[in-house]
Amino acid sequence: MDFYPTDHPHRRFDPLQGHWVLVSPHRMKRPWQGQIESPPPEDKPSYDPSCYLCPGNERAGGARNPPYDDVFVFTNDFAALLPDAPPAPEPETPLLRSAGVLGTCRVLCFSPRHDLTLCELPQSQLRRVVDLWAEQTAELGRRYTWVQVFENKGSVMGASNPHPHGQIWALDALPTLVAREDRRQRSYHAEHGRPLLLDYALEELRRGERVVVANDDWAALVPYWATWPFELLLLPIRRHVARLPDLAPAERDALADLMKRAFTRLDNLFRTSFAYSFGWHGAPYTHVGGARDDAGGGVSGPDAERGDAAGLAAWQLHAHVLPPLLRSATVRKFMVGFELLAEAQRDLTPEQAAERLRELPDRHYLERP
Ligand code: H2U
Ligand code: ZN
Repeated sequence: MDFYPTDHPHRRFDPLQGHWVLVSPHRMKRPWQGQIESPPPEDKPSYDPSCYLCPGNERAGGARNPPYDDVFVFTNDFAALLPDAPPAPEPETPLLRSAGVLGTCRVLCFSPRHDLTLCELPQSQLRRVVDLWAEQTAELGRRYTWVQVFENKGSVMGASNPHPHGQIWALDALPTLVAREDRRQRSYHAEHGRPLLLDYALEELRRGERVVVANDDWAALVPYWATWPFELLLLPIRRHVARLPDLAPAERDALADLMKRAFTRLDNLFRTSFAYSFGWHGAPYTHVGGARDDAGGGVSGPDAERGDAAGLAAWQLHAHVLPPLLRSATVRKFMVGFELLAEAQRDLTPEQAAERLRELPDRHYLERP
């Protein structure tokens, strides 16, 4: 019997996380019956007097937003990380370990407009968002080891407000998932002398079947090992880029173009504002004397000099886009049962997901001609 990836169950390896994903494509054999039941677009006002992110409004913490007309950043009023916490006590026993952590959390408003999502913003405003991410990363990287830029979009992903906004959490430890990517990119680079994700991007461009959109500097693709049905990876394709602040002006414009086209396709797929968690990963910063114990998920031993030359050479900047929707605007994939207890699983192959996204138009379904 010959093996066909669209017919036969198999497992795929995620070289960034070092785990396997079960693919069960035979379950997709049943014809596509996903009703396209998109909810009617909400009639959102461009300014909402009750929104805590709109310009001039009062926030839950009591502070008032300035009358901003561009991007706007403030320290999260309910921050999960604090810049001045006491150190945690030394563990009394190896099975009851904790470690102190210092950090900060910020909220980023992408636009004063309450009614537009990231991909509906004009490309010039998206470029402002890219610049803001880069500035914030550079500033916080001077103090913290890891700067996590992300956006939770849509109430199914826990976003608390439709106003276009993202978050940054910065901390003096390397978080667990990032530490795995750090180890795997370093070991690939040590073995092959090239960044793992640059090699991967070039391989995918040669094959084409998982690429959704691309321009001269960037590609958005459904990774070979994707867990979520319409998961995307955004990758610089022209050169090695370690972090957001390293992007040249033309690369930032190209990124704005790529994000607009990729996220518009997600919205067009089920004619709904597509929920996701989306965030950036780049080389960690070096802070000699900072938290470097693996209790916090950090690296130790020869990798302790994070952001050293080896780390910078190995890391390729990238963004993960993790959307939960599966079959329509209201039918989402759940990570439950086997997936919580054993291994992630998907039905639709990444190639099938990429093909469906590729066929969609660049024009947003809500945009008037
Ligand atoms: P999410 O929509 O991804 O939850 O992000 C919104 C953040 O905004 C959330 O972390 C913060 C919440 O703590 N927030 C404020 O800092 N001030 C407020 O007035 C309300 C919400
Ligand atoms: Zn608002």
